[in-house]
Amino acid sequence: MNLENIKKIDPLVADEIQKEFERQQNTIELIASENITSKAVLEACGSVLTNKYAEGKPYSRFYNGCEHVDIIEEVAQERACKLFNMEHANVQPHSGAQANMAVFMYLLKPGDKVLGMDLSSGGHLSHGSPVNFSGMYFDVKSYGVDDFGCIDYENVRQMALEHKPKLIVCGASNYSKIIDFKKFREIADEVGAYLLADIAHIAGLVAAGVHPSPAGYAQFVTTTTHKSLRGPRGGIIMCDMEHARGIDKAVFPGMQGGPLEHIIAGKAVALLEASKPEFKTYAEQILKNAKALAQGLMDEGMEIIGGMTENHLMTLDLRKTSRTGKEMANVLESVGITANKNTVPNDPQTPFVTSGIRLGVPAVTTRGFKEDDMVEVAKIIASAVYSADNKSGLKNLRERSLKLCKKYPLYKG
Ligand code: DSN
Repeated sequence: MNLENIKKIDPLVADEIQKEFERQQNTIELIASENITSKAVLEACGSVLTNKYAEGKPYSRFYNGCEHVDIIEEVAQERACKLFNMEHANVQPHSGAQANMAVFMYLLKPGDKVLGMDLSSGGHLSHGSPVNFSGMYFDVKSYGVDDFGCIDYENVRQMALEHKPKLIVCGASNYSKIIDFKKFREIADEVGAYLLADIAHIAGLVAAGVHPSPAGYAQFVTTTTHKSLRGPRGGIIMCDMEHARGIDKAVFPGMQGGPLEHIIAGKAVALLEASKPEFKTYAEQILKNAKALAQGLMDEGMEIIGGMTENHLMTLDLRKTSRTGKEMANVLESVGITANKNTVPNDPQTPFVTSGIRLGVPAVTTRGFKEDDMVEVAKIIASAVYSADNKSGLKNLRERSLKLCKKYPLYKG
């Protein structure tokens, strides 16, 4: 990593970047929404494009000098459409939440009805949480999951029939099963609602064809680019052509000013990478690794919400142990594994404490971890749960996790 110039001007920031690199290098990253982007994406994001203002759309800007960013943004749009089989893409949203916000802004008036997945059941803040714009300004009803952690589609249908939402949101931040976009569209059609599929978590799997696509079912598809898609931190909205103008206007001038053209360049590079055969192999390995981790944990006597995962993540259910999610997230960090506490269905603990730990494998799969390594990770996690109070036991687990990290260095070559 070249930090030569930062070191001269700002040693504090340079030092913390270096330490963060070392933290990532020496930690098993199981936060399901994180990944390790390529050097090519990092270069794009750290380029001179950060200097450029480019309000507007490619070839129709409010500033001059956009001939190069026009080409980059246009190619990013084209690559997103091709990869996800959608008619139009706006690659300017700074995040997934803002992508969702733009769809809400385009489709809805304050007070309109929305049906989305409950945050504590695995949905996202921007799908109607009362503490978020989506829940503050719209009349949101939330569906959850059953005791097995699965969406009950008949329950969603009944809620849609009862509340007649204008928009149904599907997609989740913590859901380990395949999402049935066809079923959601049938429900939406039955009540005359639009369907928004937020595929932020599974975008890489959808791009690689290892998870069904919402194309042809959802009129609006939003995603982040930094999770399983492995690009820079940001968002994208895709939609049918008839909504293109309205969505573009909702993003700018509706919600954002100047687009981050350096990040858009990173998105373009990541979208190209995701169209390659190697990326399909990567996505297939994500599924294999997630299954190996879930099976390994269950073999160690741990419980997983909904049993075997069908995608890149799972939630460890700690209710039958004496541990909470908060406690275990800290214990895992002490043994070199980063993961986040998460609520489980009908959680007896508060959302700040929780009874679950969400585990995801996109980042370790990027590093090169294979099924055997995931079994070792499962053993380390289970031992940490069983012996969280045993200091020397934890020290030994830290050594085991470090051994795995050394086997698969970041940004090698
Ligand atoms: N914070 C993200 C996650 O961890 O899933 C969602 O935006």
